[in-house]
Amino acid sequence: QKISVIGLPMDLGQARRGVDMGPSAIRCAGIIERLERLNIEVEDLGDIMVGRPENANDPETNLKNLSLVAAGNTELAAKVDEIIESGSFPLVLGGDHSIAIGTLAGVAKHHGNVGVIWYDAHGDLNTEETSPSGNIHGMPLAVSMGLGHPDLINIHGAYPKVKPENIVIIGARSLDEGEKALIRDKGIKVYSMHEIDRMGMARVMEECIEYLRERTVGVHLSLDLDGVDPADAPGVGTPVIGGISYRESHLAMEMLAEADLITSAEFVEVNPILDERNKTAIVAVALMGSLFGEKLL
Ligand code: DIR
Ligand code: MN
Ligand code: MN
Ligand code: MN
Repeated sequence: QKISVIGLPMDLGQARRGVDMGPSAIRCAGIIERLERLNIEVEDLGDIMVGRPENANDPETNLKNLSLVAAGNTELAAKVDEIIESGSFPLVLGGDHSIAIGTLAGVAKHHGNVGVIWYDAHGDLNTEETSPSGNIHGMPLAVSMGLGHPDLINIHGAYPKVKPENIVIIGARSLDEGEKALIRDKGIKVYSMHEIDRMGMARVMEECIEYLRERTVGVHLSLDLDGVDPADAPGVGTPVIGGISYRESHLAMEMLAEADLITSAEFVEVNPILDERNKTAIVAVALMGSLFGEKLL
């Protein structure tokens, strides 16, 4: 198996500058070497260029930087499509979580019944109507289900990329009212912090893996570093107390590696400006190591 690493240094899907340096911080934390040490063939495709916000000329919409976010994601979708076409595993580095729109659009072209693990403190299920912030990074999962602005939902194909019943959200602890309604309405599976506390991460992952294995072909892991507790991953724009520990996250990645289920992945929202000595990128790289089969012995 070959892994193709691609960065999208996008910070226009949310309000805190600096998350565009995420791909760089993750490379500095040694992702390429870490994967090579596992005897995996790795190619680094570098970063996609993102336009400057001054040049954004958005129409009347409360979606911030819509045209530039759409442009970056359009390019990412084509790249991810190309990577899978070539038989390689796409590993996408963010950037804010709006980039999942492009990743999933590229993935969906190859896996018509794709599953998604959304590892996040948030649901990212807002639409233009329900969003309290206008930030597109709070919308990518809704967009991927086909709900949202046409300039986003039609990227790389005018069809819904993911079915609601193929989604598992893990680590949720901050949901907006519209997101809660959508989760209930669509029957999206959620393991919130409550379930993780009660069941333990091992059982949560066992159930999640079994659930997705039964109904999907190909599973995408979309890991927002704010899903991890801010004590372990402080370098994120929207930290929420009471999150998944580093140990639990590490276990979750090891269980996914054992299950041999994941066919694409992205790690997003690493913001080195808000970080402590690149701690969050280092955590991200450790989790990627585990996801790709790293073991102690
Ligand atoms: C909030 C924050 N729900 C929003 N979302 C974040 O702006 O829609 N997602 N931070 O990761
Ligand atoms: Mn997110
Ligand atoms: Mn989040
Ligand atoms: Mn380990």
